[in-house]
Formats: sequence, C-alpha cells, structure tokens
Amino acid sequence: MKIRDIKVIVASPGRNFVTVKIITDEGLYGIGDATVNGREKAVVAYLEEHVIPCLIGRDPMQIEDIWQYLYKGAYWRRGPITMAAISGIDMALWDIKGKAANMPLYQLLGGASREKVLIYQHVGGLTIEETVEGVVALKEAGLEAIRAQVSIPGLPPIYGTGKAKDQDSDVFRQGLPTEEVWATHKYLPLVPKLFEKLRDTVGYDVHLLHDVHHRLTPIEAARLGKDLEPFRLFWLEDAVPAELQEGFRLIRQHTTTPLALGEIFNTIWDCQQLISEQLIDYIRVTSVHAGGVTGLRRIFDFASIYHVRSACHGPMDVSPVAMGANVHVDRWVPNFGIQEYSGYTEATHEMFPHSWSQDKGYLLTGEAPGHGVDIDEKVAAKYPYERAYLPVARATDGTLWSW
Ligand code: GCO
Ligand code: MG
Repeated sequence: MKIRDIKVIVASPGRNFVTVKIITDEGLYGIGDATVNGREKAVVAYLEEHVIPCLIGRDPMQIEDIWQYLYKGAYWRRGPITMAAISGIDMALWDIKGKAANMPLYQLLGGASREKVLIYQHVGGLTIEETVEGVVALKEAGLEAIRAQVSIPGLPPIYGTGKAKDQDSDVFRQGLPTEEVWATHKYLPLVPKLFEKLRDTVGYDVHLLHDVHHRLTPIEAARLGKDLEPFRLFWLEDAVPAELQEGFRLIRQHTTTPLALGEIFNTIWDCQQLISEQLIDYIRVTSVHAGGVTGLRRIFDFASIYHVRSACHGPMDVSPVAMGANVHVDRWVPNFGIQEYSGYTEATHEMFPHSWSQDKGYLLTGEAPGHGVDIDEKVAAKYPYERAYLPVARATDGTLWSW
C-alpha cells in the first residue's frame, strides 16, 4: 500500500479545525486532527509546504518510521506547530491501519482495559450560586465528574466562567483577541468558598475539578491547594505555567490536592521531570498536540511507572477526530485517569460523523475500524475558516498575564 494523496481541510463549524486526510492507492483513507487553536494556518502551511511532499509514495503501515522521520528528520524538533502536524499524520495512519486490519484502534493498541471512559464536563458561573446550580444540573443529568469555575465579583467575566464562555463560539469570532481582567488576590479566597458551597450542596459522591489556567505562582498555588484540601478535589489543573518544571516541587511540598497539567505539552520532554519526580498526578497531553496516538502511548507508558494517570485534554477546539483517537487510547491505557469532554456544536457533529458516543458520564468507543471518525467534506465546505483568537488576560493595572 502507498500514500497517494494527502489533503488538508480547514473548516469552522463552531471552531476552526484543521483536518488531514491521507488517501492510499488502494482506496483506504484515514483522518487526523492537526488543529492549534488560534494558530491554525501555521499548521496548514507546515503540512502543505514541508510534510506532505515527503510522504507521497510511502508505505502508510510504517507509522513509527514516519513519526521518527518527521520528528528527527526535520532537524527542528518539538513545538506546537510541528507536533500538531505530526499528530494529524500519525492519527490518520493509525486510522488506515485499523481499517486495513478491520479492527478498532483500541484493539490494535492491545485491547480494552475498560468498557467505558469516564469523562468530566464544565460548569462556569458569574456567581457561586450560578455555578452551584450548573453543577447540580449536570449531576442530575448523570455526570460523575464536573469542572467548576466562577467569575471574580466586581470584575468582568473571565474565560471559562459566565455563560460557559469556552462553549460559546461567538467569543472566539471577534477577529482579534478580547482582553480580560485578572486579580489574583480576589481569586484566591473565592475558589475555596465555591467548593465549600459545592460540597455542602452535592456532597462527596461526585468528582469536582478546577482549572486555574496557569495564572498563579508556585507559592500561591500551594496556598490554594492547601485551602481546597477539605473539599477533596479530583484535581487542581494548570495552577502555574510549567516551563519551569521544578517549580512544581514547591506546590507539592505543601498540599495533598492532586495536580493536573500538560494540555499545552507537545512531547515527553515537556513533562519528563514532572512525571519522574512525581510532581503531578494527571498528565493532560492529548492526541492532537502531543504526537498523535504514537506520542500519547509513549508518554502514558512512561507516566505509568510513576503512578501518574492519563487525562487527555478535550475542549471544543480538540476536534471530534482527536476525541476519537483519545477515547480509543483511554479505553486501552492501563493508567487511565479521566477524559475531558466539552461537547461540540451540532454542525461539528454533522461535519465529523463518529462512532464514539456519550452515555451520561462516559464515552464509548464504538466498534468501527480505526478511530471511527470520518469527515463530511460537503458539510465542511459550508463552514469556511474565520480568523479567531482566544482572549488575552491583563492584571487590573494592565500587566499582561498568563491565563
Ligand atoms: C481546558 C482548557 C481549554 C483551553 C483551550 C485553549 O482545560 O479545557 O484549559 O479551555 O483553554 O483548549 O485552546
Ligand atoms: Mg485547562
């Protein structure tokens, strides 16, 4: 079998998605996600100019060799654009192999370690009361794990709060980044109040999670983790930007609140120290940003030695294709933790027919060969690319902030 053609399809059925379609001379094809939210066209150029010409005529069964060729062979290693391009190709190749073998991807990986994949979904409120209401509603809908966020009173709503902004695509279609306001000293005492109220209302049966979006320093994160201990969070996510991996030692020394990290990581080298020193509990790498199925498998196997569990990033901007790849890896991976699932717009579901499905608090892989996700190119053509950015955060004095 040979790779005959590779197409890159860009469409925006709610969010911009970059989808790779690898077509073989035998008519089999595979699909991969290569989306980098807010920087989509950079991956398109990388694929079209520098990757695709090198792959035409190659054997699509040689997944590992192609991965190494694109990683080591490029000289310029790592980085979100390179790794998203590799991820899209890798996912599509695993899809082809699954179709050729007539096996779902989780079978190719070694078979199922579980029947269904635990997910968490998001609730964001302008006030504590609003967030509590949202959590109660999701719990009643059968969710077993819920991420809770709240706006800071007196400041405009921040990302992930208000009307669940990260699910409201209008915010991301304003042409240029919107600017949000941040105040750590108001946030730090607020979050424990939210979780106190949540535990009083929903008890301890449901898992509760919180995402800090990289906005704190290690000592602030340590304080927050400590204050949240009575409320037994499933995890505290992205407490601090993690370029400085050893910075997490400080947080770890002070709190038993479990820590999750890694949605922006691209390779094992971004988390090698965090994992081997057991500074985190959950590694959030996802198929589209960390080297596809091949990359995830390598990182999760390494993490298993150190009691670190998988927790693939799964917001709306990780396409249903990457979600398919994630769910198959989740079904196999022995050290599975949880899968994030934010849901998609109707148009996104329509554009990507998929065999995975949601059953209350779980995702099911389905039994279609490969990762079981396709792309309807006619639907894609109805939703052209629109430039869109995530917001930017500034402190109240104007200082640019991490988020
Ligand atoms: C999450 C994330 C997302 C990201 C988004 C960026 O935990 O789901 O933090 O909300 O911010 O995916 O592209
Ligand atoms: Mg996050």
